[in-house]
Amino acid sequence: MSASSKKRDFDNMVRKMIHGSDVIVEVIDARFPTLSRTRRYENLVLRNRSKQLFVAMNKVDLVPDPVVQKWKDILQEEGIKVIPTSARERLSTSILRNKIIRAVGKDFFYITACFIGLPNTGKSSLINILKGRSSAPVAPVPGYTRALQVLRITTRLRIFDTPGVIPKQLSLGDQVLLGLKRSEKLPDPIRGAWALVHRIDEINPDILREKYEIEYESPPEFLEKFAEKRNKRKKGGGLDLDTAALILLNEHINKAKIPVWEDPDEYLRKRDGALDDDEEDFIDSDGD
Ligand SMILES: Nc1nc2c(ncn2[C@@H]2O[C@H](COP(=O)(O)OP(=O)(O)OP(=O)(O)O)[C@@H](O)[C@H]2O)c(=O)[nH]1
Ligand SMILES: [Mg+2]
Repeated sequence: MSASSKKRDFDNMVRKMIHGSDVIVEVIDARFPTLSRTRRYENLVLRNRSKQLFVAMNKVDLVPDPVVQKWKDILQEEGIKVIPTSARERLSTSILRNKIIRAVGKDFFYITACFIGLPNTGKSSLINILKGRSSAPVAPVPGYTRALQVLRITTRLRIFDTPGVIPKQLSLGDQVLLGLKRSEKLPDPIRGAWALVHRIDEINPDILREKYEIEYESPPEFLEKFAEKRNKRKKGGGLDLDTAALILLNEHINKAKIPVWEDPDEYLRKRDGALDDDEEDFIDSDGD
């Protein structure tokens, strides 16, 4: 099966699951609250008044508390019911379970919930904790859940685990930043690593310099210095950039070792700045 038809199949599966569920939990990555949201699926849920949408902002253990709080406020202000969670540290997982159960009126005995979201956000990990023992396979690699799984959590509640689906076109930079593909599955790791460095620089230009103590002007220069620092060399003595690129990608995608997250203040500045610009336009054209 080709990659695109598999993607279409997964997309159809997620749509069917949303259709058949009372509660939909979208799991996003707390480091990237805007980039990891899948608005197409959110809108599908929100269009249907009989369905409830919760957004689990997972992996909060990787982000400082004040940043998590700011993102929570922003999303709530935008009308999203958000629950910051950490499957790793078992934070707020029982709150999530109670919200799911209470979302459905007492008239309905059985509740069906489905967990959706991009690959690698922690859907299976969260469901495992709700279930109380390991049942949905989890892996430190994206794209691990391949098919639909249904899990009975309590007599009343069953949860569907879905494979992560990428519903939109994303740049290579966003794909590696969000860890949507296994590093060893990227066709060109060096390009992947450059794209990652470039994208992290856009979000926080200090972070790679601080973490790896490397000064650089461009992503290729960063990767060369990274290879030197880790002493990755080919047999002839030249730098082994392929191996260095895989190590860097692996540190971010599989190990989450790079402390990078979207800045909520920056988001607010852009959002409110855009509003101010619109107002100015309006005043200008009014004054004509
Ligand atoms: N730091 C941290 N890592 C987490 C958390 N939740 C999950 N992970 C890790 O993220 C990786 C992916 O977790 P999964 O539960 O397999 O994610 P998934 O959303 O089911 O992924 P797919 O099935 O590929 O769509 C694993 O390495 C988990 O250990 C969390 O709260 N904090
Ligand atoms: Mg999974």
